[in-house]
Amino acid sequence: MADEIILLDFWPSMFGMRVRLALAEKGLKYEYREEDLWNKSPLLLEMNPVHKKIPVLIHNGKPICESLIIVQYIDEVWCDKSPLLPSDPYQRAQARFWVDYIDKKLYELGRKIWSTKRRRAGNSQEGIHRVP
Ligand SMILES: N[C@@H](CCC(=O)N[C@@H](CS)C(=O)NCC(=O)O)C(=O)O
Repeated sequence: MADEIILLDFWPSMFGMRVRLALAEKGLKYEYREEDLWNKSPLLLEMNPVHKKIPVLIHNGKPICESLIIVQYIDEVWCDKSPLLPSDPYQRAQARFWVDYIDKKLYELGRKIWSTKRRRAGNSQEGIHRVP
């Protein structure tokens, strides 16, 4: 029987993007479900009762939460397809270093964009989407 893979996500999320990239690398088909983070679905609350955040991967009915844990899970379950990290420990450490570097840069950039948007909107919620 084919695997059922559902991703609960929110399109601008870099955490969600991380999972989408891993799924794409593995060439896996999945059902994408966009969440409204200001009105979370009962499914999200049920699948991630601890943090109530996206992304959540639901694999054959079982939830996996936290983007890095999801990526590791994907790599372990579909280990026969495009490994996400090199097999050599040193090369793996190098790859992880750059992943961490890019993550930190993206996070900083995201914060700057949102704080600029907020400042321009005069700190009101009008004209901008609230940051979840
Ligand atoms: N550490 C989590 C962070 C996930 C996260 O912060 N998700 C945000 C969207 S980018 C969220 O769901 N926010 C909703 C909330 O905080 O209520 C991960 O890596 O998956």
